[in-house]
Amino acid sequence: MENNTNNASNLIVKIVPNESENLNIDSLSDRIIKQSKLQSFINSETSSENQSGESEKQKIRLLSIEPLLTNTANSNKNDVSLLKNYIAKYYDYQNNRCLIVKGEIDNPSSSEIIESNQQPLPTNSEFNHALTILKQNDENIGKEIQSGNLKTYRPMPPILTDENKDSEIERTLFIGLQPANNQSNKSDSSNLRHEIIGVNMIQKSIMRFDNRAPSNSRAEDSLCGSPDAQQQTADRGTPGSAKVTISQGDILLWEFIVTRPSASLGTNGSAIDFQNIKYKGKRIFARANTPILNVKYDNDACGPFRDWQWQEGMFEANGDDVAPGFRLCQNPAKTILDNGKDQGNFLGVAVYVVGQEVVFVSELEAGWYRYISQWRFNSNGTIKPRFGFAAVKDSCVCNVHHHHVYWRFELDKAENRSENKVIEEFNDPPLSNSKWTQIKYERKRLRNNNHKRIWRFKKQAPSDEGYNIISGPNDGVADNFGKGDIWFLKNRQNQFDDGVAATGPPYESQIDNFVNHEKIDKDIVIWYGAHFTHDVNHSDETGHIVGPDLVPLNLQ
Ligand SMILES: [Cu+2]
Repeated sequence: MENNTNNASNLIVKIVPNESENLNIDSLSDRIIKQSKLQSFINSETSSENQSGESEKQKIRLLSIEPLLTNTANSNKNDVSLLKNYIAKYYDYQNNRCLIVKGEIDNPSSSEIIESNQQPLPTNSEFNHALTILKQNDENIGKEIQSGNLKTYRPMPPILTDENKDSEIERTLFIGLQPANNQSNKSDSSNLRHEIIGVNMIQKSIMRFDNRAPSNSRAEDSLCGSPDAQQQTADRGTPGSAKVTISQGDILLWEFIVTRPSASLGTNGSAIDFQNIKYKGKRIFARANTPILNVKYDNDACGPFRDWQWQEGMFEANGDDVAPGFRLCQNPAKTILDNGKDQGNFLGVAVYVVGQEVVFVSELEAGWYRYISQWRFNSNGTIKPRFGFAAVKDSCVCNVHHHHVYWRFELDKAENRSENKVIEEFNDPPLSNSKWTQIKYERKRLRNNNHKRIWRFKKQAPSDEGYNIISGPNDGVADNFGKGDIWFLKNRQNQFDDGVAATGPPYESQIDNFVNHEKIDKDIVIWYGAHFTHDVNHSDETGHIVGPDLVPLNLQ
């Protein structure tokens, strides 16, 4: 943002597309679908109109196409990872299987195809197809939807998974139906009631439940949350990556690469993703993002659920589109936490300046949940990663539940052998002789306000450059389900996240599995957990945002 005034304290934000990561998904998917290997899996089938009358040439559907993190040969380099490989997931309805295609982006014929019974999350188009099947199977419901008496919504869980089932499941999407304008009270028509219905995509049949909802969900007359705007969301793999610089006068303060949630890496995405964060030329993080998110209800009233962090939903942002999925705004963008509205005009990451902070914000959807991924970069070097929690109308969130979010901070790698990183914990009153004690080996720790506990990472003396990690006032303390508040780990390949696909099981974060007490000195990953109790009947409006302050130490 080039400000009009000449005030030297103004922050100047420059954002340009990061072409090397902005995959052309359409042309890649065209090439994948045409390649002989994938065709051999599907060409035995006659191409015909499907039952819904939609002209589908193939009976397979692309569910996601994502770039894959390529392991760099030289792990001591801080080079930004190159995206050389992709993974594409198709659903083959004829054979009720997922076809997973892995290959090189520049060479689609190099691909390998894996048949799997995994159930990837639905796309917008698959959800709409399920809706068509539902309307055809139950004409009364179809009529009520058509006339606006019933509103459809994306429920949790979004799909049937094989938990509690002995036999193999057929791909089944869930669709929520709510009476518009609370008409359920005025009418005894069984059509106008809140219900979550399963749509079997293989048999093209519908599945109804005794309690009007699957066993780990709820469809009751009572509803909590903002009205659902039912707007389009971003499909997984929608490209968008940008290079950012933030300066003040002649001073370059911040430099990094940022990727929108829909294109973020990881089993379930990682919300707004940052690479190579530098402050005043000094590299702080090789990567920083939010790969794990889950929710647990008291007495398992619903769920638990493992969420996902790639499905961007719309929020209000007005400004210039400076890169795919990035909008630079003169005024603060407004998410559901700012205006209570699910409605918006933008999918992606909005960027704006408030005082001495540059704010990056995106709104995410997982079923009826609405999540806010926000990062604030201050001219003084402070970084504030934030996560916020809201929901649109449903029955589950009327019950007390606990959201758990886990950020991953991959520290800049020490570039030579003599330069170690030091992790320390502060306690006052101290736990041993001194208030600051070093954590030399992989460990998990909990917050403790009685000891004013904070942590820091820094280069060893004499530079002592680093950051204090100061917990936010709403970050809570982990319970059994939340597992932990902070983990200090040696960076290992295949530990980008815990590999648990939404919507579980398991549901709890599996970060503990990474703690094998290795020494941590050069290549370090910090996971930071925050835990928000959502009680719609008792919460004030201030507690919906969590996250630590990362405050610079000896960084000039
Ligand atoms: Cu909630």
